[in-house]
Amino acid sequence: MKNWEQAWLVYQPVKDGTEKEIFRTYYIEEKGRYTESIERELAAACQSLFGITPERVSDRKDAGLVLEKNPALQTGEEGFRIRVSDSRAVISSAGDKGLLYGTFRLLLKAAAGEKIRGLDLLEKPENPFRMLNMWDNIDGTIERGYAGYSFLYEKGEICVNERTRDFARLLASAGINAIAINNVNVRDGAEWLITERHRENLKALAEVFAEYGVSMYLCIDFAAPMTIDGLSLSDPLDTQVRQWWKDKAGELFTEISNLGGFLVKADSEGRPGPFAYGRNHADGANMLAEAVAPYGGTIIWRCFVYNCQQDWRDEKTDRARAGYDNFAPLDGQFAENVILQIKNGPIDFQVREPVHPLFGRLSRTNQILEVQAAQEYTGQQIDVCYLVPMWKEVLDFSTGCGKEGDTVADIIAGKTFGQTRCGIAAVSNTGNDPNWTGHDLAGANLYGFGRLAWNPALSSEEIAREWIALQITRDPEALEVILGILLRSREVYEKYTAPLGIGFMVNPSYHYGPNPEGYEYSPWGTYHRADHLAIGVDRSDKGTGYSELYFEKNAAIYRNKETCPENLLLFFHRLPYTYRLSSGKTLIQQVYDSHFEGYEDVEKMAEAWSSLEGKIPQKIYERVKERFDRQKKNSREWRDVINSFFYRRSMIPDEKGRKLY
Ligand code: GCV
Repeated sequence: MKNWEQAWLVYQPVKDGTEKEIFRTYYIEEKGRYTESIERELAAACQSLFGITPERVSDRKDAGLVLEKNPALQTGEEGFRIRVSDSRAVISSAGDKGLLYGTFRLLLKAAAGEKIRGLDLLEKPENPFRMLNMWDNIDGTIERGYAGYSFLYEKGEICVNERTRDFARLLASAGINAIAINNVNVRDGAEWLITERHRENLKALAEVFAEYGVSMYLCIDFAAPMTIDGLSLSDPLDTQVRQWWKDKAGELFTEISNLGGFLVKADSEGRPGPFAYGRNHADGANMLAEAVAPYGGTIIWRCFVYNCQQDWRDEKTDRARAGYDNFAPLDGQFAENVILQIKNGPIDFQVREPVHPLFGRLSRTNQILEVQAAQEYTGQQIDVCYLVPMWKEVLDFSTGCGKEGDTVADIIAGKTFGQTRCGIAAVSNTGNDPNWTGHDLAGANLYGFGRLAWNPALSSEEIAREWIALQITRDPEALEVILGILLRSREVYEKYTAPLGIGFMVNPSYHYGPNPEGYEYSPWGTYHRADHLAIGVDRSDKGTGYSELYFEKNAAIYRNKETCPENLLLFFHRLPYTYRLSSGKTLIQQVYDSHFEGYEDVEKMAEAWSSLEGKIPQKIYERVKERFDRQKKNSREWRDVINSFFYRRSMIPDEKGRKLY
């Protein structure tokens, strides 16, 4: 008996489905790389959906479902075409992987209760890299994990079991095609993952992912030559170091056929990197790129590089600038098998940040957008926060870089500057909780990430509808209630946590719960500098100059407090509490109103959820209800702490006379 669930692959029985006739028999032209996975999926899905066991037939004309490779199709390796007539469905693709993705798409459509007869669909993924980053540690804990412990590691060992396969299925079914299997902070034994000690398990793990078209990446410790083999340095220009990495890459790539390459966090938050030797990040990344190049490997290098030892008294240094300042000057210097991975915003996955200014600036560098499905700063999978709307805002952002197709979505899809090694990565929100994501509704973020990575043009609503129908219910009324909750959840979370673009008012270290000055006098560079008159950081041309890192179209909007979007106002400007917003409200009143409203909205969402009792699976109902009880407490805490903080600083009462402390 499995002690985990199947998330959106639960394949809830279809009672009145006439579709099942199509699935009774299937024909696969020739055995391909993913045939076994496809057959396994068809068997499991059809059993669960329709109570039938599909039979493989050897004559095409006897089959209800036909899977065929067709090199003439313009689908590429991963795309597919699905055509369904009254009695037959044909999935075709130019590549093996397309057949796997096509099978999942057809099954999920049937599982979501969509009519599949008459379907004629041609799909190709927009982004070449659609990647998940696991922040799982080898001791079984997960950095920023909110869904239990790791299912990839236990007590220092890699685990490969039935759950691993179910995970790979989930990834492939959502269109995810790459995974970095360990925390970017490579420490406490994870440095040794690249040594022989873990080789057999690593090979077995890679093979499970390979069966589902997911290529495996390892996070490596930049100082590994020293840590593992006692070299005296890890200088990327040192011949011995370079040879060490070549040997290591040779060993790994020869033994693990499904290895994609390495993901590297260097010179960031205490991790070693090229700065120690006076080298830059191109030197570091290119050294590794050279080592993996003979095997077609890729180096993904993170741009999350900033000074986390800042003196809070220093008002000139602006952490928001760091990624740009470190990497923009290096554009064009990276090897062609290096990809820079850039967080969506310049600080760190806050509920509201502007888009990272590197997007649009790196015209000669491969790039991946990094988002965080793990809800580190967005409710820790206790509070509901559907993140797809936020990711879509980032993807839709027009950088103004002067090229046609200048949105982040265009850039990371390689359309703007013609790159092919590019795409999107998400920090995973999974763990070994039975439902994988702790909060059941957080499943929408994992599924939604994959869907959006495949097709950024899908709307947040379309994705949410699909996911609800698959994982929770196809009942139209219940579905609307859940949809309503998901679609407003991020806005609600923002209302009670992040006043006008001020982030980081959280408890230090674990990042849950309000603490307006938690990071104020710390070395982490995330200050709001509130005093009795004003709050915010002047990041305009008169301040730190951060606004000027954008192309003029956006710089002009941000540098001016009148045109700066209200939800980013205090990110870009330092303003008095009495400043009048375009609504005519004072800034302080807006803070009060939004926090009171945020809490009320949570109460309404919780009530809406209560109306679902008896209409959706009871265990999901109860688990989410328990989360809403905690979210209510949490949002009330935020409301009162933030409002009281502002009241005590400004001594300006609430116009509506509500209780402040
Ligand atoms: C993996 C933030 C998180 C860290 C994380 C880091 C990163 O600072 O709090 O836990 O480390 O981002 O993205 O590298």
